[in-house]
Amino acid sequence: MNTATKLGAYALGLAVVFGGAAGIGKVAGPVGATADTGGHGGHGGGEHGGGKPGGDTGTPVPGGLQISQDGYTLVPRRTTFRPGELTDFRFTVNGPDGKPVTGFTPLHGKRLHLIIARRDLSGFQHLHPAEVGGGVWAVAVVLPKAGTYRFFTDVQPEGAKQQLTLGADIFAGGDDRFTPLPKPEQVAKVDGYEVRLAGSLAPGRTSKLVLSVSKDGEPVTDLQPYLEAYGHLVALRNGDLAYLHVHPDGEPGDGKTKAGPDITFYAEVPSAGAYRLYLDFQHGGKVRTAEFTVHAGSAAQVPAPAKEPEEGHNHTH
Ligand SMILES: [Cu+2]
Repeated sequence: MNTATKLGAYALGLAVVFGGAAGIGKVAGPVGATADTGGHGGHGGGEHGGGKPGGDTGTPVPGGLQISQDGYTLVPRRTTFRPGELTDFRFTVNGPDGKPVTGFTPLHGKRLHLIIARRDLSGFQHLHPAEVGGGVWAVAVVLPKAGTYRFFTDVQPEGAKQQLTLGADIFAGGDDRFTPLPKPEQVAKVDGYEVRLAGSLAPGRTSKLVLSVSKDGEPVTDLQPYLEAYGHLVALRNGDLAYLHVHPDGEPGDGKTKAGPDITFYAEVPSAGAYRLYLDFQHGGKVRTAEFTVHAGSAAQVPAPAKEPEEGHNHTH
């Protein structure tokens, strides 16, 4: 009933991954704490590595902004594409020893997830490359339009402290006119499906988002699990493509999570601003992506999740 209470109650058990670094205050030195040279030498280093969980020194860096983190580096074999051409894209994730990592802990049934978005947040793709030996990953990719793209890998190398989202820029030459970010809309249409978004994003707080899938005006109640969930939500921040991978509340087969039409997510975004949300869901044996623009920090943009329709209940507790 009371949304605020509910959010509070859920906030503890959250599995929201903002680059997997939540609560670990590292790397992100406060911008104000400058003085690179001279003066107080020797700080910095001590702050790294320790990574006190829950430490509140500095803001954790969102995922996807770094090509290298904790000694692990995303190494693309190519950084240029020709737009519209099917291209064999190969890459490695190199470990602290400089060699390609071969041991990965699966995340949602896959050892590596590759997410692609054009820098203007268009052209989203979620792919699963195959390991072709020696830690080399390969996947056939088409970058449909010219422009700069961000390639993200979601991985948990064996031995790494945490899940990592490493990101690199990849370039497709030619006419790179950008696509303006679409306006916020409650409803996204994809391939005959309609997905309705309820909820809003509040910076620095856990927010509930409910995505409801329908087809031909009928609620879809037989969503199929895709990578161990009824939906996967990626959020990218407009401006720098900070990466947020959110998972739904409940899992297929847990005895309480329904196969639609509603998929509920709990997400926390680190700042106000515009985000593009990409929902992957599976129905009829096919995975589709519904996309939304959401402004965090202005609740007026998207209505709150449906509670009681009547406005008359002003109970005090
Ligand atoms: Cu994936």
